[in-house]
Amino acid sequence: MKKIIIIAAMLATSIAAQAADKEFTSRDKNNDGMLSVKEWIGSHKTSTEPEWVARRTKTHERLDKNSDGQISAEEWAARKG
Ligand SMILES: [Ca+2]
Ligand SMILES: [Ca+2]
Repeated sequence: MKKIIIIAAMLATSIAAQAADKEFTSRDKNNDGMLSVKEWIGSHKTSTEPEWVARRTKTHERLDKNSDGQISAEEWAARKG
């Protein structure tokens, strides 16, 4: 019985991981389950370049289907579809 519970827990975890994958969670710096424009642009060397910022802002707008300024896990998962 214990084994079944462990397997069920593992399955639930993998489903959650599918909704918000590694890239998503690593970008979500404040762990609120959403990617803001700032989180999407990131904080690396090129992140202050206007060209990068403009490009990333555009992608963010495209992925942000409901235009609330945040990319949700659902919007992230739907990005390929
Ligand atoms: Ca966030
Ligand atoms: Ca959104």
